[in-house]
Amino acid sequence: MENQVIRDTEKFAVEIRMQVIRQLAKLGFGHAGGCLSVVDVVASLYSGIMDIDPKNPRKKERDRLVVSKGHAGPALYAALALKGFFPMEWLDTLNQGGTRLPSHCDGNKTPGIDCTTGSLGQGLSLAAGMAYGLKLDGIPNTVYAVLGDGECQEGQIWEAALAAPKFGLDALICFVDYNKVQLDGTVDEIMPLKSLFMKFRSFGWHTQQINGNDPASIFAAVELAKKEKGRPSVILLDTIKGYGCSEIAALGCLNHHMDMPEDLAQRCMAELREQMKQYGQEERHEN
Ligand SMILES: Cc1ncc(C[n+]2csc(CCOP(=O)(O)OP(=O)(O)O)c2C)c(N)n1
Repeated sequence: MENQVIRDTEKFAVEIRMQVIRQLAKLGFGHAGGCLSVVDVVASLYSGIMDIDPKNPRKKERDRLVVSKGHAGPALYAALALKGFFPMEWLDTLNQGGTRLPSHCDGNKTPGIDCTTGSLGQGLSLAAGMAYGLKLDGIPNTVYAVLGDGECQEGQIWEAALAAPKFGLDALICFVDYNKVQLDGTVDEIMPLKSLFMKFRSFGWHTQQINGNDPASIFAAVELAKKEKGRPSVILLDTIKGYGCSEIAALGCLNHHMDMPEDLAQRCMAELREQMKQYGQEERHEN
């Protein structure tokens, strides 16, 4: 992938993080850690990996994204707004009465959201069903899914993990946001997953594990996954919960759902503005 595309994606990721902080600060609280950890994969998907059209978000011949960890909605909303799916002002309405941006993804409310999620464990089945549907219709698009690692403790994930290779769903590419933390502790403390890599591989998936906070690695892994024929792919994203905002990341297991007071938001924005400087100009969408 061209260096410029990677650089633009890294910059886009910083912009998304700014808009995540903006949304949570307006509301006063939210899922900061798990939104920030998936930003780099979301930024990469919306920087050319996904075949989508902001002017026609329901086009039949399009790639689809199922963010099964639906509490990461604000990361997705930021990307969608920045890409022109809906006005930036909507970001100030997160999770308020009458909003089109509920805290968790809702495919009936928000332009560009392909699937309603929030009840963990269901997204891989939904994405597999979509990939099977596209296959039956002869539509050569890709379905992407993003799971949480804590979410992988749900049994339904493994039913889908068994079924997707059986049906040869090579149009299905699944990411796991492998940040090693869930709601109130580490995954190892609550219910160890042991080797996710070996599990998926033994179920018949093309399996990769990469630095999930690095767009260059994400682009390269998706390129490899798309070459794989006859079986689905999974990409385990080694990430840090809260990545990009050091104060939030330092909270570790306490950053799952947290208060976002104005002073913390300002310190996060200052840190993100510093990161933005290496890309040569200020962000486009300052609040
Ligand atoms: C079926 C179900 N059980 C419980 C919850 C509450 N819940 C929301 S997020 C979360 C933790 C998820 O952890 P993980 O999948 O690792 O997400 P991340 O840490 O990446 O945010 C839980 C238990 C839920 N949304 N759905």
